Amino acid sequence: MSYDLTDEQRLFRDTVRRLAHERVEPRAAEIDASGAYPLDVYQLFQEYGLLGLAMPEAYGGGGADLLTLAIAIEEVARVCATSSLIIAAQHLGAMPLMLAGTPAQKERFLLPIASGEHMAAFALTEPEAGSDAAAARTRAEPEPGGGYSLTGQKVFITNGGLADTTVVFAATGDRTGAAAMSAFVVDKDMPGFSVGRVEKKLGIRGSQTAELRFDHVHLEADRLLGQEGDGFKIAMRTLDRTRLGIAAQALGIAQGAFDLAFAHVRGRRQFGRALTEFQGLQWTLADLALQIEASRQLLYRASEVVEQAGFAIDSSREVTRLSAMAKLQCSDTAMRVTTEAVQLFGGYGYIEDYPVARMMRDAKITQIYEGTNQVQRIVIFRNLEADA
Ligand code: COS
Repeated sequence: MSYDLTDEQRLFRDTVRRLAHERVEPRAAEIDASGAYPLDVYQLFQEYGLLGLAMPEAYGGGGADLLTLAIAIEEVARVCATSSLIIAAQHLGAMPLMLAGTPAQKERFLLPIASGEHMAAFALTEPEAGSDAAAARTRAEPEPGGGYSLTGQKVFITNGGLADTTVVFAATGDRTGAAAMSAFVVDKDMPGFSVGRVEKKLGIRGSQTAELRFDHVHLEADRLLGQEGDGFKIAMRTLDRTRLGIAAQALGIAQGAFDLAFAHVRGRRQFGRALTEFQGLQWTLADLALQIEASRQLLYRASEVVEQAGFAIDSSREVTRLSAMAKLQCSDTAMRVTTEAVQLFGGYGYIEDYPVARMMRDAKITQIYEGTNQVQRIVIFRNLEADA
């Protein structure tokens, strides 16, 4: 196994870097300031095939591997974290379908997601079920005429209220907890489905995060993914793969902030000397560069290992462990690097005229969503043993 980039991946990285620089970076400050969802960026990514990048070619996706997806997210996040989330969230919403959908379900639901015609979302979290995802109370009751009636509430849903297709996790049957959970595909315009509060956030402000409400939403039986009771495992296996996307987003934010801080320190003089001549600042920059490089190595290796594992029903311990490690390491690096970058900019770092303040705000969510970093430690600990 090698996690060196292939020539094709390098070329792809350079293409996405240029696209991000030319088309996304000029929009980044405005997206943050307005908090409006950047539909133009969604359409740009659709045009360039980034929305379905790592979805199967058979269903209109790009067929790329997880490392290539990580590179795309990283490159966009260097200039705009909100925009990078457009790609990551589309893959998050699609992943349960990729893992557990029948060919007919993939044809019907995944195909329009891969092309970008439909926006996707993943609805697991509830007010009383955040880190403890198995405590979800949303229920899908069987209906006499067949199918299910879905009732409950989800919160903090990325793309909530915008997504055409949402995978919703709900309890079915007599069991409780993880064993009860099932996964359903829900359409935006279904009677009984409504959008509640749209959150105002510290960062990633152009991404829409909303509460979703389900009041006896009728679902045909063919909207169930896998079997009843498979939902929790589908959710966990999804996160095993998509946490790499959040790691990539975090890494990109870190790299973007580092590049700006390094350029600033190089160009500024104080006390009659270039800032780069102060050893304290040299050491800070060296430490940050080290953290970024170490994070990238872990993410790229994790991406290779998770990719190689394919869509196996039970993730190996190594897959689960490495993806949690990559997410934890890259997000902590993002927070540290962006905080230091603000410091290296001094007063300029604290005003919104410079991107590093936004990057610091954006970085924080990467330590929280798709499982807090405390949850990542639980996951790492539980999967410390080597695979048999
Ligand atoms: N892949 C496949 N199956 C998995 C799995 C994985 N990565 N992780 C757990 N499972 C299985 C277990 O093997 C177990 O199956 P059996 O009952 O057949 O043995 C089942 O799922 C329940 O697992 P577990 O007992 O570990 O469940 P917990 O309730 O203890 O879950 C954590 C613990 C904290 C890991 C889980 O709730 C979690 O990841 N929470 C964070 C959720 C999250 O990321 N939310 C963000 C929302 S998306 S933005």
